[in-house]
Amino acid sequence: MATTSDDKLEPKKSICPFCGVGCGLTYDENSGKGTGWEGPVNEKGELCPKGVAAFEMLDADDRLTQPMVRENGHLVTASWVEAFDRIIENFSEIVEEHGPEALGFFASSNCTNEENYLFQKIARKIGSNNIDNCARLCHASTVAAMGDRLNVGAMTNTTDDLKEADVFLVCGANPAEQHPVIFNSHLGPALQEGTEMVHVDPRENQTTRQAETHVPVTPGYDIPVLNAMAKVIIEEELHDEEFVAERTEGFDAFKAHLEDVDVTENAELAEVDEETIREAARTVAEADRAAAFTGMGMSQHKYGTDNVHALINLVLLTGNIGKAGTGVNPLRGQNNVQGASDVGASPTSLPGYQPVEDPEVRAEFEEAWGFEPPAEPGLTEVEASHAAGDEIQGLYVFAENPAITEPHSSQIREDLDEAFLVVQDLFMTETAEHADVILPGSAWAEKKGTVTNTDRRVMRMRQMRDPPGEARTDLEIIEEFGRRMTDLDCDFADAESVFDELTDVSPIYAGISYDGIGESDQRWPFYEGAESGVDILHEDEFYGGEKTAEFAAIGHIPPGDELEADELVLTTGRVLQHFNSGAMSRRTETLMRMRGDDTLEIHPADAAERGIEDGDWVTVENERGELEVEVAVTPAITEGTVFMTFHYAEPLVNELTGDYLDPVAKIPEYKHSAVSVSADE
Ligand SMILES: Nc1nc2c(c(=O)[nH]1)N[C@H]1C(S)=C(S)[C@@H](COP(=O)(O)OP(=O)(O)OC[C@H]3O[C@@H](n4cnc5c(=O)[nH]c(N)nc54)[C@H](O)[C@@H]3O)O[C@H]1N2
Ligand SMILES: Nc1nc2c(c(=O)[nH]1)N[C@H]1C(S)=C(S)[C@@H](COP(=O)(O)OP(=O)(O)OC[C@H]3O[C@@H](n4cnc5c(=O)[nH]c(N)nc54)[C@H](O)[C@@H]3O)O[C@H]1N2
Ligand code: SF4
Ligand SMILES: [Mo]
Repeated sequence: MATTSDDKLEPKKSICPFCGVGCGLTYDENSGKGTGWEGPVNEKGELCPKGVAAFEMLDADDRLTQPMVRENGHLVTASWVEAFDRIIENFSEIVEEHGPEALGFFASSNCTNEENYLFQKIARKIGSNNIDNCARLCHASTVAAMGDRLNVGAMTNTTDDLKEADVFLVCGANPAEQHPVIFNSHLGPALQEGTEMVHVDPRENQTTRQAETHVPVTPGYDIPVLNAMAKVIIEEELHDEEFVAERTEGFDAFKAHLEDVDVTENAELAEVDEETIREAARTVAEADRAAAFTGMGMSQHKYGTDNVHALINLVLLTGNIGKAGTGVNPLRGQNNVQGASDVGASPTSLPGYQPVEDPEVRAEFEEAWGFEPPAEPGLTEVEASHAAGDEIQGLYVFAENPAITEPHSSQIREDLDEAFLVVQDLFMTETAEHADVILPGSAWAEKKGTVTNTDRRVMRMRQMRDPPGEARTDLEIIEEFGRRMTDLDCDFADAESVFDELTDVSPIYAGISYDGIGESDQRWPFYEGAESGVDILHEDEFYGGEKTAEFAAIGHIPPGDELEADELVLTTGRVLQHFNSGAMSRRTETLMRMRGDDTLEIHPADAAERGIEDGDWVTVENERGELEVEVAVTPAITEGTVFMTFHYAEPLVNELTGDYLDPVAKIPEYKHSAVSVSADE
């Protein structure tokens, strides 16, 4: 690997750039690798392989070290002045001709609160609410359902109290591989001491290995399973009568709704054994404390919001909220996906989840910011991509890789070419290849700021070296953009002063400070004047002050793609050794050694029917695209379903996924596509 920075790494206590667990990570000068410090979550300094390898990406061969601009169709290096001139000239022309709403901004769940806060403020100063982040592709539906029912979309509990659960109900999440340190260090000891786990997942994976009950649901059929479980609980009078009476509303209507639910039929629909569903229901209902987890298998569906509603019903029915070892716990994705939305990188909300549509909220921001944010909610990420060349003329993509990660890739590639595209990244990514201007930013160890992890802890990242070559810190780049594009005051002394401004406008962060966090964390909601943040939400009343939460009548709606004869369901997801678009993990030799190319997991019966053997190459196709991939024949995947990751540019699974969007959360259906699989000649 080429060394692109002469700057020596100076070990400091920072946070891992990968997942939402938020492990404390620093540099070990002896091994030249990442090593854990005793952080708020990784209390013993433990890390997963990604954290250990996290320094390798810094000096990748194609690390961007100079700005680039497109000249006669080719990207050529340029000065910062030239790069910004191009952006300002084109963006200003677009605003003049089409209005500020013709600009779209993708903020970054991989970047700090300070960077995202300032980025959304500038977008709004220009006059656009078309600002979003990757939570849209991830837990948007969870946030929508939980926001609707519980008034807040974040984890209700903490990694510390979850060990008090008697049962873990894990739906569509694989924490053993996707949140390894939480799984091994926080859930693991409880599992060893007798906490039972029910795992609802079409695949047997590392998480399932520690589960007593596995419900191998067919992708897209969680509502039939969860409704059937609710029906069994009511039939067998296992629900928590006292909780239902005191803390819920709409029980009778919910019960009436379930009268039409037939457990046998639902089990057939989801293609799982009826008795397994009944057992799972009893296990959850009979537990003193059961904690529910929900992940991408639930959220990334055309009706992802409804999936989570069905899970919330079960939690209310069994009285499992508002105390240690219970709750609805979405394990969040990137190291700052929680924070990016907290600080307002959202088309519908300003910092602290304050709705843009509320005139009083806007008036408060006008007082604080000196301008009124636009009132109309903006476009979401996939909507904005598709509007390129039409409603959207200019796109600024800050640290995302949509050419790999948005659904229906062939369409997305066309979209990206339709807009004047600015990309601020670390590498020459598949998205950067489509850019008109590329801005070289700073990797995690080259910046300071805060990130907010999955259980609402705000923690500090510390800078260990300067960005290489002419690359600049992301905050400096965003400040410069703001200065050149608007008359906003973007001369912040440092990241801390941006954070201080954020705490002034966001009540849920109001009591948090750099000093207060120190080498530990502070958890939101942390209100002005309070002594600490709130750990367990909804204890005596629901967040926002309501005493009760309502049941919701949720019915099954089939997924977007209809299955033709001979077709299989393709579901997609992740593995331990890689991360999202692979932009970071594919540039990390150690991780590539641990898992090289992608494979298609297929059940032995489906393979035999198609004359396919383990290690063969197959073509996977549907009306949206096709790809070739090696197969791994395994009984671990449920019959009728195949699985691939989205970590690779080749094969690129999103060639096949559809852009059916959940009507409420606008999340795409990554977890269910109809495909045909055939052996290559
Ligand atoms: N190693 C690693 N860790 C990561 C990431 C990574 O890329 N690699 N990414 C981070 C990010 S951004 C996120 S959002 C989180 C996501 O973490 P998870 O939510 O655990 O994500 P996935 O692995 O996509 O999906 C979870 C499980 O859903 C199952 N599944 C598929 N379809 C269905 C369905 O219809 N119903 C049910 N019940 N299950 C289904 C899959 O088999 C898979 O095991 O992980 C974070 N952590
Ligand atoms: N088929 C399928 N598709 C999916 C999913 C799925 O389960 N299946 N999951 C979806 C989910 S949950 C998510 S979260 C998205 C993720 O989608 P993306 O956010 O597009 O994917 P990442 O790989 O996390 O992209 C991060 C980009 O930021 C750059 N970067 C990282 N750190 C920094 C930094 O500090 N500064 C700068 N300037 N750049 C940086 C990286 O090089 C990379 O290009 O993918 C979604 N797509
Ligand atoms: S569990 Fe997540 S935060 Fe911790 S080392 Fe692994 S990737 Fe990093
Ligand atoms: Mo995610």
